[in-house]
Amino acid sequence: MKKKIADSFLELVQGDITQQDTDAIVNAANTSLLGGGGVDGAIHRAGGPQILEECRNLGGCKTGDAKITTAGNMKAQFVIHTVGPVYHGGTANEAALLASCYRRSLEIAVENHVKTVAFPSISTGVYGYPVNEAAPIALRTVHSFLLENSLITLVRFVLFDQRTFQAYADALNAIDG
Ligand code: AR6
Repeated sequence: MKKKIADSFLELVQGDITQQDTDAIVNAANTSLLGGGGVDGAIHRAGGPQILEECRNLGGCKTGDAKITTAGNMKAQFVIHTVGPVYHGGTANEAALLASCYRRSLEIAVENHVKTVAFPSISTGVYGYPVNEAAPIALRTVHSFLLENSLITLVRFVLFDQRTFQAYADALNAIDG
């Protein structure tokens, strides 16, 4: 599923983010940036120990912010590590923090001349964010960024399972028709 937004594309695929050939892939990390399970574990396994070496020098990352490393053995050139909010029911500023993850990741992409970016579904695994709430926030944030910035040519959401893919497909259809 692919949608043209100004001069860029927003695309949804079901798959594994570690296999993407975009300039950068985004990692759903934690504040330590020192690895974990889920997509974070998969990225460190696929990229090799170099990523963790670089992460050790970054001093962690705040929730809602993002930091960049190279991508080791993966096809992508960079990994942008962002830290999503843990879901506490929706009243702990989770929506703003989740939107900030996508915005900050794209700002850092632009600063590093990255033109194509792949995102996973941040916070909807271990961090418990309901995917039906997270998907519209993710897509609306990326959509507004692409309307205002022409340097990014492609944002691809790489959704791991069918249920997550469907939630994003429904949310994308609801954006502008
Ligand atoms: N490619 C794409 N998506 C994936 C992959 C993959 N290879 N593997 C899992 N997913 P999660 P969070 C999906 O838990 O909720 C880590 O321990 C997964 O199915 O990876 O932000 C960190 O260190 C789900 O849809 O991230 C943090 O401690 C989505 O990625 C914590 O988990 C996000 O699930 C972050 O939790």
